[in-house]
Amino acid sequence: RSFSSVKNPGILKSRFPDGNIPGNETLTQYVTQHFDDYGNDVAIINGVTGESYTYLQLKDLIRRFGSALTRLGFKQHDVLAVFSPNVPEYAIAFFGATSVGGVVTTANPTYTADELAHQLRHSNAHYVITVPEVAETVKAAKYKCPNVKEIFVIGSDVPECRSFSELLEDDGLAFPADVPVNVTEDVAVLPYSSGTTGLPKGVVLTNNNIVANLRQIIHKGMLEFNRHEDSLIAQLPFFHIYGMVAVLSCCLRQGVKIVTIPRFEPELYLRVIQDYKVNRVMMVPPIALFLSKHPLVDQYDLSHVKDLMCAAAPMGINLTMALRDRLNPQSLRQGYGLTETSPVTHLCMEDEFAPGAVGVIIPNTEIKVIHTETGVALGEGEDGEICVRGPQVMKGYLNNPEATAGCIDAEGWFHTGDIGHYDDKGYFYIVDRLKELIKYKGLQVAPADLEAVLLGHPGVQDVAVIGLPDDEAGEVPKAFIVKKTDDVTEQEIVDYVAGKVAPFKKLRGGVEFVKEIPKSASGKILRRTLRDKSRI
Ligand code: 4UV
Repeated sequence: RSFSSVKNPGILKSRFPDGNIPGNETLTQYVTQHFDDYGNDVAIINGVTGESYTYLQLKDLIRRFGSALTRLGFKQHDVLAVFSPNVPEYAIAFFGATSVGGVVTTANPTYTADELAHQLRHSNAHYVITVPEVAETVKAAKYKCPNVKEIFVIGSDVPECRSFSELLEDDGLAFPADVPVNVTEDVAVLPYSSGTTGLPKGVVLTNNNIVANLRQIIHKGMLEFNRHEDSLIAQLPFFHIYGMVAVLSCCLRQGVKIVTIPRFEPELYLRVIQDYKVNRVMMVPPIALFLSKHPLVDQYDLSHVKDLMCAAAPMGINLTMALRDRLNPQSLRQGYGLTETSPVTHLCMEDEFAPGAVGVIIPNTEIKVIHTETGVALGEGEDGEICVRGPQVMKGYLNNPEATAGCIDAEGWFHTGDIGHYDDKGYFYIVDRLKELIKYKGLQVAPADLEAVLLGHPGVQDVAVIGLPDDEAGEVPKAFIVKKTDDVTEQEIVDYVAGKVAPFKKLRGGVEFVKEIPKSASGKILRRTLRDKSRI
C-alpha cells in the first residue's frame, strides 16, 4: 500500500507528497500576506449587526492595535487574553497581539470568574479583551489576578474597563519595526486542553505550529477555498482551536468572507447561512443533528451549501446519511485533530464520501497506530492508539514538563489518547477514547476539573466523573459519589456544581451514589469500570 512505508514498518504517511513549510513565517505574516490583494473585499462581518471589515481595514486595524498594545508596554512574549464570543473584532485582537510577537490565550466566554481567573493567572495574561455581556466576569476574575493590568471592552463602555475602540484610534506609529520572532520556538497561541488526564493545561502552539497546519490543510480537496465563491459562517467559537484555525485563520489567509454569530440560535444560524449565501459550513455533531432533524431547516434556502465538515467529536454513519438525504451537499465529511496538534491531522477529501471516517492523513504528517499495552505498531483494520508526528504537534504544555513527557515520547510521537484504525484506502476511524476526556457538544470537559469541584462539597467523601453517551450532546458528565454525610441529595450536588462551573460542564448525566469508587492498586480511578456499569 502506498501510504505504508516499507522502510519504517508501522509508520503511515499522507497519500499526498509533503508540501513546503518554510518555517520562517509568523502566524500574522502568513495569515495577512495577501490582504493588500484582497483589498476592499469583506473579510469578516457581524451576522447580527451587519457591521463588517474589509481586508484593508483589517490590516490597518491590526497594525493600530499592535501599536496601541506596544504603547501600553506590551512586549514580545507577553500574553493577551481574549474572553469573547465570536465578533469581527476578535480577529483584530487576535492578530494584533500576535503581530507584535505576543501570545494570545483564548478562553470560553461562558466561564465563571473562578474558571477564567485560573487561566488568566496560569497564562500570566496582562490584558483581557472582552465584550460588555461578560465584562463583570472578567472584573471579578481580575481581582484575583494581580498580573492582569487592564480590561478592554469591545462595544459599549463598562465601568472600570477601557474601551477597545479607543485602542483602534492609535496612529499605528508605535508598531515595533522588527520583532525577532523565532517562529519554531516562540508561542503564538495558548489555548487550554486537559489532554489525556488531569486539569486543563496551557497548550503551547508556536507560530510555526499553526502556520504549518494551515499550509497542510490548504490543499486541493481539503480546505482550499475559492475566494471569489466561498463564504463561511463562524459559529464554531474562535476560542476553540477548531474555530480559531480552520475558520478564522484559514478563511482570512485565503481571502474568503466570514460571517460571525456570537452564539448558536436556530433562526439566526439558518438566516445567516441563507442571507449571506454561506456555502461551506464547519460544524460539530450537535449542529449536524440540528441540520438533519430540525423542522425550521425547511423554511430556509440552504441550497448553496456545498461543503459540510464536521469535527471535534464523532459524526456517526446514521447521522451522516440523514444529513446527506436532507441537504444533499456536494461534500459531507469529517476532520479529526486535537488542540495539541494545531489541530488537524486527518481530513476527509471533498470528493470522496467516506461516512464514519475521520479522514486521510494530511501532508507532512506521520501516523502510527499502536497497541495500547505493548506499544507495537499495528496494521490495517487493527484498533490501537493513534500517534502523530509532524510540524503541527505542540511544543508542550506550559510549565508542565511531566504532562508533556506523558504524551510526547522521545521520538517525537504525540500520543492522542484516541483509539482507532485505518482501512485499505488510508481512511481512519476513531472508535473509542483511552483518555479521561468528556466531550460536550465538541467542547472539552475534564473529569478531574469536576471532581475537584465536587470534592469541595462537604457531603462528598470521594468522587469520579465520567461521560455518559447522549444523543444530542455526544456526552454529558455524570458523577459517581461516595457520601460523607447521609443527607446529601442528587439535586443538591447537581445545583452545587451548576453554581461553580460554566453551563456546558453541568452534571447533565446526573449523580449516582456508590459505596466506593473503583480504583487500581496505584489509586487511579477505573473509569472504564464505571462506564461499563453505566451502560447496563
Ligand atoms: O482538543 P480538542 O477539543 O480538539 C478538537 C479539534 C477539532 C478539529 C479536528 C479537525 C479539524 O479539521 C478541525 O479543524 C478541528 O476538537 O479535542 C480533541 C479530541 O476530540 C475528539 C478526539 O477525542 C480528540 O482527541 N475528536 C476530534 N475530532 C473527532 C474526535 C472526530 N472527527 N471523531 C471523533 N472524535
